[in-house]
Amino acid sequence: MAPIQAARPQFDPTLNLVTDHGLCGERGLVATAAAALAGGITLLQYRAKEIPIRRALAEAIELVALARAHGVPMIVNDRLDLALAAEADGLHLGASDMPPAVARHLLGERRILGWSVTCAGDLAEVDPAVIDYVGLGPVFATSTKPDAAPPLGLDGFRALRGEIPVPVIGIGGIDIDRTLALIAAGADGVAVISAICGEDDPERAARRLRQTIEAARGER
Ligand code: 3NM
Repeated sequence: MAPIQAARPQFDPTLNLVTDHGLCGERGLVATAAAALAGGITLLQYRAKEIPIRRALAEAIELVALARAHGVPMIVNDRLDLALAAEADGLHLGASDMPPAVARHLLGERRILGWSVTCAGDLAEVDPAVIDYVGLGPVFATSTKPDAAPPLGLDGFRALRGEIPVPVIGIGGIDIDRTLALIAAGADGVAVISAICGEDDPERAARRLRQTIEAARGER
């Protein structure tokens, strides 16, 4: 008899804001995330690599409450302890983090687990029984993540996307002008930092990105 699979949380991969303290500047990260939620992001990822745990925990708890008020999942980048302590909706990991099966065991079945794929070598760990979505990139060159892998380009993105049996969110150097091509190349959604955090009006930026993605889907 096949093992009974617990139902995984449903989520909308359309527009994922990944946070960056530096790029949010004086407006602040929480206010930027609030504006982006008002503008229509569908996933929020709290990325706080160098932030001390107590500050990160306070921010993460605030973000979980804000995101929940919009019906949007809040996912923590890298830090499983933080995701659990803040009662976040999920965790996003990559090849330098713990194996996804171990993270899934610790997270339980009800939280979302995202996995970064930067090249064909990362595909081996994409098990749809364990991972809910893949962040695939960088698609284009990005100055936001200095240690990012070489850009895949749209052709590289399309080729790897075809090998991935879960929803795929493109990341890396994505702005409104590049969104159409990325959706045409098979992305289920896009993830951005600077195209929202680096804008003067993050709510408007999020709204325009969401509208553009939805229009691009109509043309696919
Ligand atoms: N991860 P921007 S690229 C956080 O390829 C991150 O896995 C990437 O920032 C990956 O939208 C990236 O400003 C930075 O280019 C994305």
